[in-house]
Amino acid sequence: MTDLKKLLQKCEEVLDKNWNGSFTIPSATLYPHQWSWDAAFIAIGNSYTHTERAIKEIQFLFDAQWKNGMIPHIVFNEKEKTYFPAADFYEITRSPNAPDHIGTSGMTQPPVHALSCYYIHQNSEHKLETITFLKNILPKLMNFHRYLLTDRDPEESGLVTILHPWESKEDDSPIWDQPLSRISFTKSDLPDFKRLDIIAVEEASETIPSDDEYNKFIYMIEIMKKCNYDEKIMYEKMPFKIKDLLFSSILYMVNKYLLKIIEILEEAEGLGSVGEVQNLRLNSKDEFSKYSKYKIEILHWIARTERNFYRYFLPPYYSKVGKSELGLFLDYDLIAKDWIKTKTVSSLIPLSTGLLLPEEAETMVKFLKHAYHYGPGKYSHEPVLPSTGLREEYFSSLTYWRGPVWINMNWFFWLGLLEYGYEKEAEVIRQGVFELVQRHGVREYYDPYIGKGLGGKDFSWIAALVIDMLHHPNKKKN
Ligand code: 2M8
Repeated sequence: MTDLKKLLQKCEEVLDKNWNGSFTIPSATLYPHQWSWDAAFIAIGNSYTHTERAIKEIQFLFDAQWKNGMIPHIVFNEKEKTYFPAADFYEITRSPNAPDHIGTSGMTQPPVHALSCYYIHQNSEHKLETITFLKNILPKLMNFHRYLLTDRDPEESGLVTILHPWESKEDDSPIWDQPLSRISFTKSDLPDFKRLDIIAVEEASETIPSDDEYNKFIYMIEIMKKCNYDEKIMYEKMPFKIKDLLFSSILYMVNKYLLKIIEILEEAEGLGSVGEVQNLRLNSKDEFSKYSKYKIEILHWIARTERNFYRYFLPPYYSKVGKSELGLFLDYDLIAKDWIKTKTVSSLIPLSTGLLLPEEAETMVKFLKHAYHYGPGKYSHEPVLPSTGLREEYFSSLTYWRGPVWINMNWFFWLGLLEYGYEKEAEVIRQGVFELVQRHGVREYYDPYIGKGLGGKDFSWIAALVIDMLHHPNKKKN
């Protein structure tokens, strides 16, 4: 049985240890900079006890926003030299959109941030501070989502196109094997470089992406650079162009949190007469009209996604979700003009969007229990989800996103199960996460057979999401 108090304390210590005064590193040595979706998860973990720190985390990231609205997936700390590719490798000065005060990467990651900003407000007693924060961050959140639904969605599908596996966050997932197999280059196309992930983590040779994959990752950054990060030119030239299921699911979910933030700001006027926000003139008349314009824009985005989600992500030959082993949602390869028929944990993520019909959710949950050997005492060490099906030929229990357990994917599932009222199943996953982290440490990912911790140690987003799960009302049941 997990000692929840000890677990909470351990996770809070990890976030304290990794906080550097401006942002929280994911993990020392391996990831010494700020990563975008890590920062969003970390802000959720800090939202319960460190409002100030959570706000600073998001502000530091959004201060590095590109002029076209993009939030880069890495904001670099120039003093840190243990991570490759570093700021100078990306050469972002090639783009007029890049910030000129700080080094960043030239690609993006999913927009979890509006959900984090909502949690910062909801979990804080300092409403004056959090409402002022929401008021200032809202236009930047809108610019990021608008960038994703314009530059990265010229088809106006309401779904996001990614141009590099690192934008998917599941870098070496078997989903990308097929699209990557089409990419060829010569040695002269590659700059000289030395991988640092090999030395930064224990047993790296067995757990990190292969050299072949890594060379393709680097080659594709070279193409982005040659395009000077021009979105239109990259959209034509990139050899990797995927309508990404996980990315689009998160954007759809989080657009609804943008609406919640606007609701808070519109009601904030009411707060002007009570407590610490006495006589605060929060919103002028044109601010109210700006919020109404934002709301209309967001509702259009949501409607577009709802119109196209099944069209792009559920192949027509699967009449109903979960009807067959492969009746799952799949990423869509825009270059091959076909679905990528690989079964990974991403296929189950739409449960978290709330888009599924109840009977589809039911099928998904049933599928969930079998396809992943879900449940205590079966193949998987704890009742948590591995990143790919354990019986797939591309499954590997040690390699990064090709089989190991990632806590953030289980966190999304847990939210989806709760959304559809599967409290029992949600609690099994929640307890499974606690057991795994309690027994095997706060690690980047875990071996699904024996639970062994892998990758980076004292990993911030794992600590943050466990803190969130520990604060969930269900905890009273323990
Ligand atoms: C990993 O990101 C890759 C490293 O392969 C990178 O961008 O360098 C992914 O797991 C990604 O999802 C995560 O944001 C990052 C930091 O934790 O590490």
